[in-house]
Amino acid sequence: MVGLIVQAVEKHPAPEGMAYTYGTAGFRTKAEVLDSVLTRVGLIAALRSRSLKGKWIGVMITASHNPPSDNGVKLVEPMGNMLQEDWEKLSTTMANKATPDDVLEYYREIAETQHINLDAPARVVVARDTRASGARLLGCLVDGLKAAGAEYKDYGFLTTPQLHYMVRCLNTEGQYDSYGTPTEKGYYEKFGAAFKHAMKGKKPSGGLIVDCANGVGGPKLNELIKYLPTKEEGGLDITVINDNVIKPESLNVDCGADYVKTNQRPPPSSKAGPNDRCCSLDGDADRVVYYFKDSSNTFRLLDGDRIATLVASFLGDLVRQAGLADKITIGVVQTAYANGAATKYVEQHLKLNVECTPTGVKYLHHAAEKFDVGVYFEANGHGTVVFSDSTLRRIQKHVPGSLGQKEAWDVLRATVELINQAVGDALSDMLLVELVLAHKHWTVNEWLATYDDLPNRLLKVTVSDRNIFKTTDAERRLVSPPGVQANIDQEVQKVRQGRSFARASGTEDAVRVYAEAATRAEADGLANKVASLVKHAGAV
Ligand code: NG1
Ligand code: ZN
Repeated sequence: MVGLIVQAVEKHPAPEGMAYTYGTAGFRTKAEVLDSVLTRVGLIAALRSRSLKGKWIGVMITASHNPPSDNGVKLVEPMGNMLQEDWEKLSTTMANKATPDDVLEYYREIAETQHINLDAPARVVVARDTRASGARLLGCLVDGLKAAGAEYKDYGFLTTPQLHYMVRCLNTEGQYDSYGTPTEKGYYEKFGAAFKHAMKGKKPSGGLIVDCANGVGGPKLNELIKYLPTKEEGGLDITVINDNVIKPESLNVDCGADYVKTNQRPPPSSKAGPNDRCCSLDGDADRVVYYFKDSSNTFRLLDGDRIATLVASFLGDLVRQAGLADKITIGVVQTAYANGAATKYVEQHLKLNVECTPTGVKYLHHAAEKFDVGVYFEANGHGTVVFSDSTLRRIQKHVPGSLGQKEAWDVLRATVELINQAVGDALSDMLLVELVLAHKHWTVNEWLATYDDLPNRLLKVTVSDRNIFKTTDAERRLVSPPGVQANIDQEVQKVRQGRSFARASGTEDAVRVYAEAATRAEADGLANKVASLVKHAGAV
């Protein structure tokens, strides 16, 4: 093994002057400087699996919504969760080891400090999105896996959530909590059947146009459609657009969830008419946002906050109608980027608990796990619903007291099956939204009418060192640089329904400023004021 590790690391030398960090989305940067990282990630994945006595660990090669020339890699824990935080640190240190000797020494050090038996089995599953650099990076990863003596399964192209699904299935195979069959067909069958069952013959109103960002979600959605009830059977009428994966340079270009959310407009390729229901996935299909143009041709976004409120209200109704209201509590988890109107709607109208966490899915997921049913979404469309084990058992064991209760209970059980509980999954989330709209007999206009978003603005400020911006209270208040928060507070006081915060981005070299207020002019004015406070504070 020693010789093999040295050989693999020699084959993929680290470029000089690079500093890699395992951030909220794993390692992500220009694809051309990632070879050495992938080989080292192969070693880390093998160690992580061995530390868990040979449980399957996932490795996904993707850079999500980033441009086609980027790529990235992230690790997946056995139940399909994001990598544990202390292993993020180990991964970062390993990625920055330059020479084969340094890598080998650190490999042994991890084994020692983590009490890992290097003779234990190591099992790793890998998949990638459709980027041109994916095949080469896969080769670099496999060299690391082989050198570490890991058994590996390559699923080829998958969406990120599909890979998470495979990992969870492989680790629960044959157990009481078996998540499903660890094949692509198994994934489509599970979610297709759950959707059909939960729909209970309800007819969706109108069709759905799905923009797949020219990413891996395109071919996977086209496959999933084969497992859904057909249009003739009263199923969904889906039109797939931007599913060109033959031209990887078109990935995320003028399309996809990030384009739509950032530019507040549909992809130029969309031929949707007024009130046509549309949604966009991101490049690896773990984010989805809905939108439409209203009768006066105004663009209307239905983002992650909207999906969370829609789903939470539906689950609340089902739990009540099934006679489970006093046994199951539902909570909604958001970040500071959630629109204030969404938070108010959940608390005051839906009367559910809301928790706010720092940005990053791992924080939201963790907070959601504390509720019986935890609905979590980032405003940008990344999220899912998690059900605790005891809640799942309570739902299963429930004896409905009437025919009405039984109806709701049936739909609730099928809805649980429809939700990818390992991770936010754009395809599963999309089916969930379609399910709720069909059950509520709602069009996009009725969904939009549930509350009015406060006008808001998100700005990016470049400073010389973003790390001096430190926050508290789920990133809503700055503790450093000193004095800046007091100035922000003063500006917030000057506008109606004002709220604003600044935090260092975890994925870009910038500080993000968010502001919302009663009117567009006040929100923009507040955002600009706070941005200049940040700029000034960052200039020292
Ligand atoms: P940063 O760059 O830390 O703000 C961004 C998104 C997050 C999340 C991560 C990727 C915003 C404001 N931030 O994080 O929600 O999606 O990228 O994991 O959208
Ligand atoms: Zn993504």
